[in-house]
Amino acid sequence: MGISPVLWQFLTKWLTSSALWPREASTVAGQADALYIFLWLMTLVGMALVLTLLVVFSIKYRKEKHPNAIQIEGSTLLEATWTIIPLGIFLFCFVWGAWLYFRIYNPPADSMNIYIVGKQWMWKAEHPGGQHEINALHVPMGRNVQLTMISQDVFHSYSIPEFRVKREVIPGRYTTVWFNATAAGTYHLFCTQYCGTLHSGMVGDIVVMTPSDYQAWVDSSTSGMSLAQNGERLFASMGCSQCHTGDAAARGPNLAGIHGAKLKMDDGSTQLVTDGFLRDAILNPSAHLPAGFKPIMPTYQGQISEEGMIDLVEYIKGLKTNYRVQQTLGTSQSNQAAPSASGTVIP
Ligand code: HEC
Ligand SMILES: [Cu+2]
Repeated sequence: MGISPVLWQFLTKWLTSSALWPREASTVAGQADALYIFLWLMTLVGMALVLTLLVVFSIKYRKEKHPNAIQIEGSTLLEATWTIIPLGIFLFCFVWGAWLYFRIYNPPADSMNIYIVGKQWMWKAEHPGGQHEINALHVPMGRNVQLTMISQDVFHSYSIPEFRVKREVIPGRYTTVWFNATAAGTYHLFCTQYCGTLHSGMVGDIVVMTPSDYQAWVDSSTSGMSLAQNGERLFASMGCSQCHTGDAAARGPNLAGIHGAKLKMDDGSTQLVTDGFLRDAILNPSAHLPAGFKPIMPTYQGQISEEGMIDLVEYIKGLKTNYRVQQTLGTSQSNQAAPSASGTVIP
């Protein structure tokens, strides 16, 4: 009924090719749009109601019909009705919005993780396999992809309109967002937080590929070293391995298996070890004192770039057993002899 298919096609085509209604290219896009359309319809209904009553009352109570003003007392029933019905609608929107918010900002456990570093004025992406890209992000279609993001300078915001996904990228703290892209293609990436002179140039391409194309891209773009392998190198060269040897007698705690575990702290509290916790513990060790250790770890504030921090975090995340640390110890010794032979051992 109503709109003809041709007109409808024209309309949706015009809308999706304009900035008004970008394509829906992720699993949450349709859900975000549904909420948005609902809010929009509610607004229209409210507006229509108010305008209609305005016109009807102006005619019904015009001067010729009612030359003398009369006092009309209020009606409790009427007032209760127009309070309770909108309240119900607003609460409904709140619950719907909160549900969607938690869905969009809590990455599923099976997500693959990619790191994003924002800086004036570019987006750097770091894949676990060591692939780096600037102002671009290659992702596979149909997989849950989590972005762990941080800024190297000021506030930025990572926004992919076609995925209906956007998250602040701030200095000093990891933030995350996730999506599952539903259609191969190239989509816009924007910085949506004014971040200085060239803010408008802080844009890029999100390239969604079929899983096999993505695999081919991963294989062809590898730099030879994974993030964890870079981290292993840093761990040795920055002297971390001198204290974190993995022995019970070592000066620093054993880092194997701590990511995702609950750590007993010196003040009696317990802390979940996340990417963010690891980063903070390296930059500000005295504020993250585990039970049974003395605050002897030096701070590395200002000595490690955000990319270096990501490498270290990936390395520590991947430490499932002491075996790897022992390898690193071996690496740090052979490093001194021949830096080029920093053998990267894959367990
Ligand atoms: C002088 C010895 C020493 C060095 C060098 C050192 N650490 Fe530590 N580290 C410690 C001690 C002791 C603790 C526990 C007390 C604290 O947090 O201050 C610790 C805690 C940590 C923690 C928190 C985990 C936990 O169980 O509390 C991480 C992560 C960590 N170190 C990583 C590193 C990294 C990465 C480096 C190198 C960039 C490094 N450490 C260098 C001694 C050291
Ligand atoms: Cu920016």
